[in-house]
Amino acid sequence: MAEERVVLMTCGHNCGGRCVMQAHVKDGRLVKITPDAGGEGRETLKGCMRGLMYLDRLYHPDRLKQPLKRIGKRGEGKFTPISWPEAIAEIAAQLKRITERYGPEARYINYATGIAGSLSEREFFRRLLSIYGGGYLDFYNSYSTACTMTATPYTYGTADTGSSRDNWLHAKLILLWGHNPLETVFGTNTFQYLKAAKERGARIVVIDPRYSDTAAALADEWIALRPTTDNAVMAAMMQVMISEDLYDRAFVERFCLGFDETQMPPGIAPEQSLRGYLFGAADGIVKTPEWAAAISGVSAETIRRLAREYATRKPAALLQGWGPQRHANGEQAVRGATVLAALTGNVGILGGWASGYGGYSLLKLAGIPYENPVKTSISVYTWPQAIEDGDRMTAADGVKGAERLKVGIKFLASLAGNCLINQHSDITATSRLLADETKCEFILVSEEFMTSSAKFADIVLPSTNFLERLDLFQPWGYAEYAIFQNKVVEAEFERRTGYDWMVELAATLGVEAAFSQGRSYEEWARYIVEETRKRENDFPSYESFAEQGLYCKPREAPYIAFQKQIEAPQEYPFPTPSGKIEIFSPRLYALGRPEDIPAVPKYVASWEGPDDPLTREYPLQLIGWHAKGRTHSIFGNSARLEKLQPHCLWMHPEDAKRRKLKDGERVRVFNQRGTLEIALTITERIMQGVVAMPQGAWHRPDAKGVDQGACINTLTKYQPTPLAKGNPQHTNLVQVCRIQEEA
Ligand SMILES: Nc1nc2c(c(=O)[nH]1)N[C@H]1C(S)=C(S)[C@@H](COP(=O)(O)OP(=O)(O)OC[C@H]3O[C@@H](n4cnc5c(=O)[nH]c(N)nc54)[C@H](O)[C@@H]3O)O[C@H]1N2
Ligand SMILES: Nc1nc2c(c(=O)[nH]1)N[C@H]1C(S)=C(S)[C@@H](COP(=O)(O)OP(=O)(O)OC[C@H]3O[C@@H](n4cnc5c(=O)[nH]c(N)nc54)[C@H](O)[C@@H]3O)O[C@H]1N2
Ligand SMILES: [Mo]
Repeated sequence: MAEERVVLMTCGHNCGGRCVMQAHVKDGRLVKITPDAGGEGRETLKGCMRGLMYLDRLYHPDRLKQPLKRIGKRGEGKFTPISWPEAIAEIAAQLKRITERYGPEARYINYATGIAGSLSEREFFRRLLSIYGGGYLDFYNSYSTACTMTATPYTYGTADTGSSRDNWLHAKLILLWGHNPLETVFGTNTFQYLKAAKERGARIVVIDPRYSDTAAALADEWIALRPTTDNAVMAAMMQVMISEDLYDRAFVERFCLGFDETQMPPGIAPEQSLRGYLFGAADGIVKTPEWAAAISGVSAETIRRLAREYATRKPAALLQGWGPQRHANGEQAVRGATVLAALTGNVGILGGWASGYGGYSLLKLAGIPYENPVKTSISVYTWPQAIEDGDRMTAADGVKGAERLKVGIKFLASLAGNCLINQHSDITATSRLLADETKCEFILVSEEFMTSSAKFADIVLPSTNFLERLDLFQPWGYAEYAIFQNKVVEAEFERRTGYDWMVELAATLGVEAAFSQGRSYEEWARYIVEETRKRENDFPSYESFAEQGLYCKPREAPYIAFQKQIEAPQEYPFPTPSGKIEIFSPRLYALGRPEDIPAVPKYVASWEGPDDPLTREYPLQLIGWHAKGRTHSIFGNSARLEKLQPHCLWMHPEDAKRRKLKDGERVRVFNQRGTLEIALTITERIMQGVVAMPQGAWHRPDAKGVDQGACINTLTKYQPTPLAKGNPQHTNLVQVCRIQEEA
């Protein structure tokens, strides 16, 4: 009998964790995956049920086996198999034609997070386009963090506001504000740290329209608010803290800018201060808990109590997830949370937390090197606009590095992503746009499956799975270790790793030597380790890293963001223009858009928020969430995971009663953008007036265009947020009805 071999592996996709597992291989086949067994001097890095399901994904019968060329209309999903040389010749010809005709800025590599390792197709393709034809139109932001990455630096001067998680063990109070790490993971073991903090006496409050799994497991209190109204609650909390003199006056005086009239930059009216806003200096409205209660649905008494508690139970950590910022005015929720942390003096101290973007890296792996000659970029979410509008897209639409685009996107590559359709907003509109071959002229997709995005490709390339190649990984949150994942099994059929076909493509284009520098795929892994070793003293050699599979960087004391700034402010000012924590941001003020980009954090009513007149037609707020059954659309075709975590819509009993809906029945969810059908779960785990469904289900329109797969992006709106130009995919109004009624 053949012997079983065990290989250390991780989850190679864009989950919030980077857990460790053991792959058991026999006769060249993966036969079993078991959790991390731990090791000396390190914490165990155990994964979840998704990780243990990679066996199903690796051997899924629907995996693509060979390159495909479109034969039907774009988006129709009709393809014919072709050989690799044919596929490469076609891609090379299109690249050449489009580059010669339109220039490098017509070439775009879409956001794609299917490969979480260092040796991703996206990075190699960026290198190739940097070398052949003069570069590509770049993007900034991510679908994950657009608003928080953009807004956090307006308060602190940097987005790096995260501390190490052992800080929580010193916190007396933890506010999980739109944060659900039991499902989103957010760094392997984050849930375990929170559990330990609770065991050491921290009170945990969850603020979320849903009673999330994290709330169910950890919360001493659940505060439900209407989506998009966080800033009303935050403003009222600040107003209480000031009225009752509970805020940290010494901290604010020493470290902040724009708190009140004594702290305003020269030439700016006193009513522009935070205090001015909270006490109605300009609009006559005092932002009391009663005012906020009417907007948010949280009782005034609860807001008062929460304000008193957060101001007096020190140290306290306000941890904001990224759900509250994936909204129409997502920037404000981030600014509000950072200012709350400052008002309570919880910045830079053990057991406190600065809020904002968060995360921190103790360790950073080097990357694939390239230098894109094109300096123009767009916000990641706005690529459809760059196809549609071309040179009419300007700085006002978020174009950076130039006043306007020279040309629209004509060559579009999606390499390990599903953001052309499934993960992007307003699927109906995007489908129409992509179907038009006169707009974007060529679409290249590399995939493992025929996803809704792949259906819009002109050429689809069948990729290896991450278990069929080696790669280097590190977590995206709380990065304290790195993983060397050796190849677990050999690739089958004609599946290939991106780099391998790109070398051939480079050869066809005449730039093979410059692109590969003579390196094989594995030699690029060696390059990354060697580059990393140049800046990380104790990082292991390639051989030893490959053998160990895991390198954990030791850390003695808890890391506290902004500790230097608080302990030695003269020497270490905050990296803002004023050197202070900017409660009032002169940079935002200078934009001259007080209505939607105020200089102090304000409640800005959202389109499709609870006050939108559109609620007459579509009375329910719909939010998505990142649920445990999938990693975005990955596992959307896993029957076993669907069984463990059935896709459904959460609705409050009162809302269901009014519509005479029964638990478990399939219902229709619709708005002006689309219609889908989904099973209903009636539950008090969601507040009245709000419905929710996990994001990432596969879009499956029937003959009438009704999405039977129930992908939330059938209903989401394409409208970039004011400042970040980010994705507001949790802001939606819908109606729900019984299926036969509306038909
Ligand atoms: N299982 C699983 N884990 C994942 C992923 C996955 O697909 N599946 N994806 C990973 C990735 S790439 C990312 S970026 C992260 C995403 O992490 P997040 O963006 O933090 O996750 P979400 O589930 O979108 O939102 C977190 C919580 O915010 C709540 N929420 C929504 N709207 C509001 C609001 O207006 N106010 C408040 N207070 N709360 C609100 C939601 O109900 C949810 O419980 O997750 C990562 N982890
Ligand atoms: N409505 C709504 N939409 C959202 C979100 C939301 O909260 N609500 N969240 C947003 C966020 S935070 C994110 S990060 C994005 C994620 O957007 P995407 O990165 O598009 O997400 P995935 O669905 O993970 O798509 C990854 C694809 O890569 C493929 N893949 C996996 N491994 C490989 C490989 O080795 N090679 C190749 N070639 N392909 C591979 C998978 O089959 C899968 O189709 O979605 C965003 N979209
Ligand atoms: Mo994300």
